[in-house]
Amino acid sequence: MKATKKRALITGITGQDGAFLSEFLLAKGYEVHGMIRRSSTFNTDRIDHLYRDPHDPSAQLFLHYGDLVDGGCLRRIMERVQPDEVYNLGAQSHVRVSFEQPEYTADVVGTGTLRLLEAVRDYIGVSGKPVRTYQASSSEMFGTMPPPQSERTPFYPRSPYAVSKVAAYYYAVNYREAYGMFITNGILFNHESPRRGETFVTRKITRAVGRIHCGLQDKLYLGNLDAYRDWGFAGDFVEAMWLMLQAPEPDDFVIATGESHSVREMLDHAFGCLGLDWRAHVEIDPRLFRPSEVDHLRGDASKAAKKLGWKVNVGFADLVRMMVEHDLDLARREKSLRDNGFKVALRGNHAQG
Ligand code: NAP
Ligand code: F7E
Repeated sequence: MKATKKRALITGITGQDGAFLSEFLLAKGYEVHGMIRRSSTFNTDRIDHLYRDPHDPSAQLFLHYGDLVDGGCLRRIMERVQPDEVYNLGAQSHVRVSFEQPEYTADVVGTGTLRLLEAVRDYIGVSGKPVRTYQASSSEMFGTMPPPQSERTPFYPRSPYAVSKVAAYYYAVNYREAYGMFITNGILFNHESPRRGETFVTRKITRAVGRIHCGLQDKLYLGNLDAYRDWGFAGDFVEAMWLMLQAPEPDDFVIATGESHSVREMLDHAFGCLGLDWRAHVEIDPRLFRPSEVDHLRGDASKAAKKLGWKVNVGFADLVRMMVEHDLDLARREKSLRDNGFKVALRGNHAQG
């Protein structure tokens, strides 16, 4: 008998992790469904290379309009897709922006998770299907707690984003305990790639390095250079999400490299890749500081190593080089456009991110 394909539903499929996870699951033979938001311009750049016309019999990736602030649509999508696995990656994920839009962040990140869990619970109730759910929790939940942080470290969130992620984490734990649902929290530390949004610090830096090298930009405005983060590669981290849903029991797992670097060290590495000195280009803009900061995150992922067999493949130096090389190529293409009379917008430096 032919085995039916596993079906996954991903919220936040258009984001950095959604794109890597889609590639990963398609390669494993899954049928992948993603929820996308309606926007006035296309927002599917990161997954366009995976998309086929749904009339094409070889199509394995399907997109559905929806939003975590709309519970009715979440229910309808659950009924239409009938997934085996749900990955909740959708979020207003920018910490600095969450101070500007706290209520919206709480609605999407905290209550949005609750709405999705309700939709999954109701679907399990009517279908009897043992759906497994992954919740994208964050190292930001640890906030001020000193490193190394593990599953046993208490939370001390420092931003509306982090508070909302703590709420979502506990909704997940509560639904697991109250209703016996298979829900796992992946507490992921920062993970980056050439697909990272351009207002997160690593990508903001590597975009600037490429443009400065090509003469398209001279200054890079940043905030706090003294924060330490445990930066891993997003491609490695999505494998951990999948492994968590293949485990015999639902649980909570920290995913991290175990190594931390300051923003200043990130600058040394990234500018150093192209023989540039960041001190000649970086200026501090106080508007980029956060009202309350998270000083030092470094994770202990030994539980995931032991129980899931997960490990890091791409280290910090290789990650930075991968991002710089990608963004140098992008800057060269931008330069060629500009040299041929096209207008090139340098948005990254002006955004409040
Ligand atoms: P990202 O690139 O910012 O992507 C966020 C995704 O969420 C996008 O697809 C976005 O859609 C979608 N989204 C935003 N608001 C939504 C709403 N109201 N309803 C439905 N979808 C919405 O984030 P990421 O880096 O891939 O991270 C994935 C998840 O992991 C997020 O939950 C994030 O908070 C969490 N996380 C990330 C990290 C990290 O270092 N990357 C670490 C720990 C946890 P649009 O494309 O339309 O904006
Ligand atoms: O900031 C400092 C900033 O915005 C890192 C999200 O994916 O990871 C991410 O959150 C550090 C902070 O990431 C600028 O103050 C200095 O200390 O790249 P970031 P984040 O806040 O750690 C966690 C795990 C998530 O869950 C989040 O969704 O860099 N920094 N100058 C700056 N940061 C930004 N963005 N821009 C600056 O100009």
